Amino acid sequence: MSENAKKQVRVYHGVTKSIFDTEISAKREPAILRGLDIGSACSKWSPEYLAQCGGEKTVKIHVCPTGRMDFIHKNFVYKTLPFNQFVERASEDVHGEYFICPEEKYYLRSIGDDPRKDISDIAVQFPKLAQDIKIPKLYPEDRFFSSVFRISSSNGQLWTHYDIMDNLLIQVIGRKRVVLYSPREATKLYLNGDKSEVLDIDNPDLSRFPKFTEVVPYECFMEPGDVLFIPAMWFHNVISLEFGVAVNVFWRHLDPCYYDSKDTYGNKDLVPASRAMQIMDRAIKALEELPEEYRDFYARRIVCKVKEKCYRHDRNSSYTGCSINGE
Ligand SMILES: O=C(O)CCC(=O)C(=O)O
Repeated sequence: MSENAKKQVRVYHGVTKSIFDTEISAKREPAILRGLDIGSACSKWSPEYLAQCGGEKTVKIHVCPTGRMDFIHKNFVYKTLPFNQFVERASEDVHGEYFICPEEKYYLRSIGDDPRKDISDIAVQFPKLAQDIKIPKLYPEDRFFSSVFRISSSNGQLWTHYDIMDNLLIQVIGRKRVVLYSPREATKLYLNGDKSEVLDIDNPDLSRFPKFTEVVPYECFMEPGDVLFIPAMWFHNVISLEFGVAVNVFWRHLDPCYYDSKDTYGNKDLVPASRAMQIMDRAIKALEELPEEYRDFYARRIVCKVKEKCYRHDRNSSYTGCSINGE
């Protein structure tokens, strides 16, 4: 997987808001919060109960012939099903009725009723089920952004990606393995937008992804009732070891002015960041006008300047000064 030893995500018991603020959120590292009161969902949400209380509301789902979903090369299709039928199929291993093949896998990431305007909020889209779950009060209420159903077939694997908001992932049914990587590993994860190209994180193709061996993975196994704190920008890869039901809650932990007001999904880069990316694209276009020798020289100078001005220069940083070679 990696030449560096795996780190275990730290587990905290009896977390209060004050402990969360001072000892957990402030550290900006993932943490498992165990033993929080998340309501009666863990004892109630059998597939039959979910189907009955969730009803026939249509949901858009990912259907994939294998467990490992690949967003970049799209090895899955989007389909719609009534929620109750979806739950029934996601909870069984082999299907009588199917779209692609009898062993196909299902994954739901719930969205708003009109995804162009509405955020995902289970209290709005699934009011009956929402009554069974208590969202831990660890953030001010006005920082709530969305609550999202994550329902997966056994062995479903969600690609490595980052989100721009703080996240409390509440595991309700089933065990799940989550592998996380620090935002500082971004240059070794072969990113395509917010997603990593490395799908098989346990046996990566090192001829394509040689730097992946240098990343330090953080790993945890979530049990029903666990809440995983995923700080904004921490990459995460999720494997549902069993039929899994979770609700994740995104929080705007920064001042609202940073967030794109048209982002109903919660994954658009912060406004100044996307402006910087656009400017960088323009800078690259301008460099492309130069003869190669000059382009290379100015590209290295720009990289140096960005590192010098924008990297965090503390003792945990891998930044070791900038030579003209830019390495
Ligand atoms: O639990 C899952 O299936 C995925 C969770 C996730 O990606 C998230 O909460 O952002």
